[in-house]
Amino acid sequence: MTRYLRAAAAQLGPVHLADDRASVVGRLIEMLREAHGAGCRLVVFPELALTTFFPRYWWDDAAEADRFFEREMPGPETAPLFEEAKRLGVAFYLGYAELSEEEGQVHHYNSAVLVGPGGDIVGKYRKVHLPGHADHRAALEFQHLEKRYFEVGNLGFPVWRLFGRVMGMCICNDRRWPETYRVMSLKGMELMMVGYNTPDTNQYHPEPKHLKMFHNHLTMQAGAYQNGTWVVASAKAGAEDGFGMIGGSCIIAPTGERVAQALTEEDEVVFYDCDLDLGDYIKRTVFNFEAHRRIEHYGLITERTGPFAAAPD
Ligand code: ING
Repeated sequence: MTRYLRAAAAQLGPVHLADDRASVVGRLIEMLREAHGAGCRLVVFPELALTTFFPRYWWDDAAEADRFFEREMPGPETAPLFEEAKRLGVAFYLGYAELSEEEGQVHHYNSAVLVGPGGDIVGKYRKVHLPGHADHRAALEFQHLEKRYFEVGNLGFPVWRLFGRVMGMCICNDRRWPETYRVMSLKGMELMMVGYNTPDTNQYHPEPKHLKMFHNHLTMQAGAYQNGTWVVASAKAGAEDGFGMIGGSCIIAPTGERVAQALTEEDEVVFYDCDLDLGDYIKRTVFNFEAHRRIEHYGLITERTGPFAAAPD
């Protein structure tokens, strides 16, 4: 069983509306080669890695957004990435907009696939936590319409075995919710892969810009430590057609420490030799779920979606 896994976060700089998939796939392949050259066996690309972050735009006809979706994975434009990964023997996580037909119904998901070193799809995840809003808000500097263009993921929070270890995936806003880490950790997750596209300003409420990066790292470092898991996180960063997104791609140890971090808002590969046994002592002691969790007191977490005024218990 693998103990040390050299993993990379492959951060993408801006992808503009005018950028075609072939040019983006070329950039992904360049970073895959760079990571392979550094000895990495796993590469994490961002959320919606193939296109610009199109949920920032409103179209009266939502079907206008379909051009940003993949109808097959791999498809003709993404096949070169799968082929190169297979040639190099590198596994990867790729975030993309998935248009799928199930029982004659068309569905739209914000998805990610985990591809093994042999170029085969090991697993798929569909984003559960869709932030933002579904209506057009003309007053906003930019929209955030994931609730308009995507359905809530219907695959739950699966985990998969890769390199003999238990891997989990999530997408962007999922990383802000402790439930994401906990469900997968209850299934034995040892390393979580996450891609994100995070605007560098809060369009809903004025807040200091530095909080975007602070909250980005805070949530993932807490999730890593509270579940004794590694986190490999990759941003799509920089200004896409003028709309800024944070970078800060990083690799986080089960101790909660950031051990590698991107310095730019461009295409940048950061990597680290992850000791997949490091989280064991945390899972055996401070966060020994079996010894310390008291589920008889946690019922509200799955019985109640939001808080409502209730008489004090
Ligand atoms: N983006 C953002 C994210 O969760 C967001 C949306 C930003 C929500 C900041 C709340 C606060 O990083 C996506 N794509 O989920």
